[in-house]
Amino acid sequence: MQQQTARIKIAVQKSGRLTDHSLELLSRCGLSYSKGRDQLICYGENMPVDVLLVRDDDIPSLVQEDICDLGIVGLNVVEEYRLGIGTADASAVFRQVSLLDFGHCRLSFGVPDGTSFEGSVSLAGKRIATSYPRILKDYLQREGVDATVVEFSGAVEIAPSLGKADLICDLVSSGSTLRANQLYEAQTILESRAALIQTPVQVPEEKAVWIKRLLQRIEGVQQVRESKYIVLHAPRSALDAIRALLPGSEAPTIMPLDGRDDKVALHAVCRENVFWETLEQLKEAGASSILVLPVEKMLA
Ligand code: PRT
Ligand code: ZN
Repeated sequence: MQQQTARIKIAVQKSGRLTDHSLELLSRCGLSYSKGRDQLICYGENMPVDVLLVRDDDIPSLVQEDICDLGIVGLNVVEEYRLGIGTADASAVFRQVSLLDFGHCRLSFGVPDGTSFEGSVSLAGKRIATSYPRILKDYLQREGVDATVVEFSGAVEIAPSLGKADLICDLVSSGSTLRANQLYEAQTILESRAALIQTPVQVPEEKAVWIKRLLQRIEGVQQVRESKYIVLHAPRSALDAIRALLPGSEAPTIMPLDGRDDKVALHAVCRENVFWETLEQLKEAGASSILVLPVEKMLA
């Protein structure tokens, strides 16, 4: 029973756009799990971490009410929830919000093709369909615009053709859904991506240790995705020029080369992707034997 209370619960979307990315992130943090019979809980086998599979809209309240210690959810859902609570400060609702590198989208106005849009003036007196009424109302209030918000729980993009709204305010990623419904993206009011949120409630020490470890690993996984390990030979005289070309790298390691006083080996971790153009520039600056290797794990 003692062991039971010390387990960390992390809420993840059950079935949707964030599900695979969220579970893959946890797997890359070293978590292996078995699914419960009800398919709603994944029990961590090698860490005291269990994953609750729920609708994304339920994740903010599960975390805020300390039923789950952590949650992975879109910033759009976090913001809609936060505005419902009526607290201006996100940290008062969730202990920590860190951004993840998936689930990118934006909440934008979608306007029927052939209709002009000139910012807030074009919204005045209009009916706007959305699934994010609080974010939209907050935006309209800040802009001082008087418009009618029409709530839709899904398929917002068909509202104008049904005659239920003049324009929409919906999530967009590729934009193809807007185009398929003869709408165009006129203006973005919120940039969103998946975020990790943590309960505002103080957790017991034995849990805190594992939460800290998990957060560190999540950060490590995120950094590793773009990071590369670069190895090259360089004339000593060209070192400054070569260093300046390495994308997102901190102090590289410089090592002597056997029997060569004029040349050194340079090893560096680049926290950004290394493209062919960079390799060509490094070569032009005098580098040779250039290797770019993927980074498997990283702990800052
Ligand atoms: O069942 P549950 O409530 O858990 O899921 P859901 O249906 O509410 O959410 P889901 O799975 O659709 O999305 C989960 C999260 O993914 C969202 O809250 C966003 O944070 C993020 N996300 C990223 C998106 C999109 N991209 C996206 N494109 N959520 C929705 N869309 C919609 C968009 O509204 C449009 O209708 O996908 C459609 C296609 O978009 P285009 O522009 O690529 O055509
Ligand atoms: Zn949802």
